[in-house]
Amino acid sequence: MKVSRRSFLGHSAALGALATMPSIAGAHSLLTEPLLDASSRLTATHWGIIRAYVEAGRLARVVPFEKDAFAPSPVIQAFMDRVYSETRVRYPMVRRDFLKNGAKSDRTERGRGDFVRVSWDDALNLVAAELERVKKTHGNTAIHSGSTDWHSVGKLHNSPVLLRRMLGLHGGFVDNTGDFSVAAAMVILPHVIGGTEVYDQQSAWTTVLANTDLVVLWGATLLKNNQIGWEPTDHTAYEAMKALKEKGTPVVSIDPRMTDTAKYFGAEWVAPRPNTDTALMLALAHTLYTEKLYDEKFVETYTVGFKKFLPYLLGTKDGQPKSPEWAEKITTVPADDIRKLARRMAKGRTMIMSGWAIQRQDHGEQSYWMLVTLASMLGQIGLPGGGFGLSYHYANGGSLTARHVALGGISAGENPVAEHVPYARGLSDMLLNPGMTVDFNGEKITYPDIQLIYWAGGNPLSHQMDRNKQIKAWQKPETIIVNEPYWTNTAMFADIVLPANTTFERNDIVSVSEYSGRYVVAMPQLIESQHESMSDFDIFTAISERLGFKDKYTEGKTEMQWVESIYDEAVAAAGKEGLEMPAFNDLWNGDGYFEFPVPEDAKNYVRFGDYRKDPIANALGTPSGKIEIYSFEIEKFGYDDCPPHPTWIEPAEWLGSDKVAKHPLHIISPHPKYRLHSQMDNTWLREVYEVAGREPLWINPDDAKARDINNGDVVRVFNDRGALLAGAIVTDRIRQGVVMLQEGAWYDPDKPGEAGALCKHGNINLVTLDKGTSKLAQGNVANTAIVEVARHKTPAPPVTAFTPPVGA
Ligand SMILES: Nc1nc2c(c(=O)[nH]1)N[C@H]1C(S)=C(S)[C@@H](COP(=O)(O)OP(=O)(O)OC[C@H]3O[C@@H](n4cnc5c(=O)[nH]c(N)nc54)[C@H](O)[C@@H]3O)O[C@H]1N2
Ligand SMILES: Nc1nc2c(c(=O)[nH]1)N[C@H]1C(S)=C(S)[C@@H](COP(=O)(O)OP(=O)(O)OC[C@H]3O[C@@H](n4cnc5c(=O)[nH]c(N)nc54)[C@H](O)[C@@H]3O)O[C@H]1N2
Ligand SMILES: [Mo]
Repeated sequence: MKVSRRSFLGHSAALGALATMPSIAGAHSLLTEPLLDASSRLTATHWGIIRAYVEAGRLARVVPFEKDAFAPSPVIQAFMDRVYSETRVRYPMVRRDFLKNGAKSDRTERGRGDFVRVSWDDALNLVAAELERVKKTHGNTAIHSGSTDWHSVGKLHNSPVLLRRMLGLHGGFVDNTGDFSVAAAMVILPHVIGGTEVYDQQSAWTTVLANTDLVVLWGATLLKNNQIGWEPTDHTAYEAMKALKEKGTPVVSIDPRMTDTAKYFGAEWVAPRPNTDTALMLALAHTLYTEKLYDEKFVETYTVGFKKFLPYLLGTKDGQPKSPEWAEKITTVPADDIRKLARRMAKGRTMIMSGWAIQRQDHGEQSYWMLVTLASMLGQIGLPGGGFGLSYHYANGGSLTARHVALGGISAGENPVAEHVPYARGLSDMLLNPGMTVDFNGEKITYPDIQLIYWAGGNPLSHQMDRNKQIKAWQKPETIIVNEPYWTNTAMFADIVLPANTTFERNDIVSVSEYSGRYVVAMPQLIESQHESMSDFDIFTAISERLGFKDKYTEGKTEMQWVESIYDEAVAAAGKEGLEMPAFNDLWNGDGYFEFPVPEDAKNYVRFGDYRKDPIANALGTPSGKIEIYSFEIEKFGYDDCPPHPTWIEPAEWLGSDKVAKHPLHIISPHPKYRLHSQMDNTWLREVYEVAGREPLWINPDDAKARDINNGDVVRVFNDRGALLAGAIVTDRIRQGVVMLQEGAWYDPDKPGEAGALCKHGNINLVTLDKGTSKLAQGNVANTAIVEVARHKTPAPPVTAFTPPVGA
């Protein structure tokens, strides 16, 4: 990815402003002198494989892996700054009142930053004692391991897995189901196409390049989001993107804002009101049907339930045809444009590439269900270059899959507790309402009474919707324990904070990438553990020792023995497949990576190609074995907010509702360009994108003018749930009525620990809505929120988000 002009300017400005910017302590790491005595090793991160240079024991520079030279992520340049950040947790620390009063502490003091340094021994004893106490007093169903979050890559130092392994051996814990990324998709899609789909390999880019006549990006930011992956990524999709642009394949981008990706492709921009995509898709389907452009044979052969959906589409049941005119009123996209787009999509080979934001919204199940229905009517699912793809924007979905064996890794083991909670519901609702029963995909879930939360890897006090509600919820449990390398929002709200080390400070191994499986990369320790930090593996081993099950936890293996055995298992599995891999020592002491071969036929991979060829032998995992446009299973659930076929249902908040009289702007929160959520915000990269020292808010010139807001102003973004300060970017790259604030800026309350405090720095989740998508998936609705924005007239308070607690 190229560094844009804007970022280049911001970058120079950062250097110029250095003297007045003491908070960016590591900015000088931009200017390392030529390294004459450095040694280098490969390692891997969410942003890809990198070569790291160490000089005099310090991480001095990183460069992209030689085979990732085409489109490495610029973010890697800030790793030095993060490792040596002022925000590192240096020692184990305990909240002062918790140290004094334990379970009877004043929990309203959480988040105020009043911590006391303790020894590792005291900290570990305290953690073990708390786990035992809560188990004895309240039972294992009072213990919650929230994190299924992003942590760092590596098959051993996988902090959420390591945490679960320890809590499982301790008798169990309440776990989450689903995640924040694709919660609605993962529940609705198995009903519709028999699998979760979003984390599956998509039709190879080569088939798109060769066959696609029209690419429709539906809220999909290929350039921005493909920088990273849950596993390290190889960035090969960027070569395909460049080829697509060079070929000149027409691209349409359906998104309330003009994205970098749309700009790169010179895409036509369709900008519906946020959260109205289902209505737009219905109108496209209506046109396909009424103009006889739909593929009757595909629908008949490969789907069920179309006839039961049709009366709704045509309005024979409710008197309202889902026509382009109907959709224009909802989406504001002109009816004629909708008709033209439908005709274009039907005319040639069309690939709909959707991002995930359209299911991270109220009734997010419907947009995906309708997307599959629309693609079914176009009849190109399973054909080269046609159909739909739900992860072209993520981890290089669509890259070529190697003939490979993926590394296994340490396992979470057994969890004797069966109780679980849909992830986003567990962060506030479960804590606030023990004993309450809610629906979830045909199940009834009763919220347990949680008294201990343990988090290792993840920043829920940044990522969860409705911060002020969450702060009250996080005052409920008796004990909160967090392992973290940095003083994040979540660490600030804990009772016990244990300093975790980083990728560069431990030995590990990993597969790259999750779709292509092309490499295995050794991740040797490069520098000493900073301050008193330890690896999560060592932390949980030490706790397990105090709880009496250390041998079960470690299986008698050291860190390096684990790394080696994880690799050796893969070598054995590969052997069975006739694939040869080097011996561990050769990998570790040699090049540090191994590359699997990519077979020629990977280039022809077409998702659902087998199903299309033989729908009986390759039946889908749905009850009918076919694509379900009507689901009898969902009908049986009888949910009022998730009918048995795709349906437009008004979101709780949107631009068409009466509520806009008070809060007239819809706010969306895409994932950040130069961060991974909150990760990397504590580096000089902030200087590249911040405005007036805050997270930037995109606002349309008309909306800005009406509020007397100019480019660069500090603005207040607010609704009845909360308020935050941001820096305005006035731009016609966002449609009127919509504002955009990336998720993940560090929360910076003006009154630490208090619900209702103003966030001085721009964390989006002060204003978002905490609600389930529906009774079916109970996913989060991050992109469903309305706000008002005003110029902040008094001098803006200084940002203190990156100042660690006193004494830390
Ligand atoms: N408004 C809004 N909110 C959103 C979203 C949105 O679109 N809009 N998106 C949602 C989505 S999809 C997601 S996935 C979530 C992401 O939410 P998170 O996954 O919670 O976000 P991160 O900021 O990546 O948090 C990872 C944390 O792990 C820590 N960490 C890294 N390595 C290690 C390690 O080795 N050990 C330990 N113990 N800790 C480590 C990092 O320092 C960091 O604090 O946010 C969600 N929130
Ligand atoms: N650089 C970077 N890449 C990332 C991440 C990151 O933090 N940083 N996070 C990773 C993770 S955890 C995830 S889950 C994925 C997320 O992947 P996505 O969920 O696909 O990504 P987003 O950036 O949230 O949203 C994509 C686009 O949807 C648009 N959008 C928002 N609301 C609507 C709407 O109502 N209708 C339409 N049509 N468009 C809408 C946004 O403007 C944005 O341009 O990205 C991954 N990749
Ligand atoms: Mo995500």
